[in-house]
Amino acid sequence: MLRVMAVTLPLALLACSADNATGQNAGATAGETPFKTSVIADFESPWAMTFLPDGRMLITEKVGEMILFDPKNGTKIPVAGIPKVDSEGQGALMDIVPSPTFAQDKKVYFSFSEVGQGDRAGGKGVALATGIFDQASDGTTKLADVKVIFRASDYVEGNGHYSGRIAFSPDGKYLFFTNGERQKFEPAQDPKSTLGKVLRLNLDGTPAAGNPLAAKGFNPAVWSYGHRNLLGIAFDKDGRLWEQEMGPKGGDEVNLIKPGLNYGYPRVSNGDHYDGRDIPDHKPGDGYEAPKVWWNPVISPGGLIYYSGDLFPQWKGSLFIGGLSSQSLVRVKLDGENAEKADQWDMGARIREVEQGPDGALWLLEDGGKSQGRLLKLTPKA
Ligand SMILES: [Ca+2]
Ligand SMILES: [Ca+2]
Repeated sequence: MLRVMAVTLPLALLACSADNATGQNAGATAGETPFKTSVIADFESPWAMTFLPDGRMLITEKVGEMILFDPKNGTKIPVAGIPKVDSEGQGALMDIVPSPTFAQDKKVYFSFSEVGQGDRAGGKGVALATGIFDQASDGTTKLADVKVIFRASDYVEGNGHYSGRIAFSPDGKYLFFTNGERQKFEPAQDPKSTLGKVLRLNLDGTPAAGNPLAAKGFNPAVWSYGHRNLLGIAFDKDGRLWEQEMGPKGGDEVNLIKPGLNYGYPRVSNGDHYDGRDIPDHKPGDGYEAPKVWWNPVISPGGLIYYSGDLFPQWKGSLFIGGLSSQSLVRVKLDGENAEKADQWDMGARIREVEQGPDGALWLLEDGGKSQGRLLKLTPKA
């Protein structure tokens, strides 16, 4: 049975290393966390979560399992029907998001990394799939009618930078899907490749009509390009699309995604390659879209949400980011098209995923491996 317990997490402050070279403050917050942290459950190596309309949650595990979790009573039910996942390296069963039409058709969208078959043999890549959430009267649960509706191109060797995040446009007509550059650098600038791109697809996985670069010979799915490892996308209340990505050393970013723009990687970045090679910084007029916010030292951004809840009214309209290497929860304040660092709270664990609950609570998933993989719920202090 579930035990909900309040825990005191380390209140140690992150070093407030103002980085004047980049003109951006690290934005660390002095004092203890302004929220209460409750441990709700413990998973192995969770990757993503989402709330269903009835308040239950679907949670993905890196190794390739999906779990139906009920936060009211702590029940965990395995979801059958998940395709074979290749979880080596950064591979995983990745994102899970209900369809905009879930209330009618129980459809979910999910992403995962896989070993290529047929003409993709010899490579690996990220796939996007749908399934119908189906719970029998005895409680057993599966995804029925699972279909892969999109695969990245090309599949390549290696186990890194799959990305694989999913978001729906506010009108529910389009699906935005992120494809990382697979640690291969140049594909992010290759017009024919979907790697290092934000993609805009129809709900059936085909490229959306009117994508901004199709007429210029790009892969017809491409919405924006020049990205590295895109581990979060979210729409704000005005329909702007925000994206975060793990940049190179000293170059983690939050970007405002606009159609057809080139965000620069690997030609320009405010960070530099991990092997020490320089990458020219963003400069006005260089033809590349600069990030709205960047971090040096890096935070290693995992999940991203746009917060629209009422439980933390002072944070309404902010982005929340899970920090992996920074073991933190990061808040970015938005003002129209502008963004600035606001808070960075030490969570004492690698934070892989952030979600907003039905009542506006903030929910976090710790990463597995070096961290415990717990599900945390943040609520205001009394
Ligand atoms: Ca999520
Ligand atoms: Ca640079």
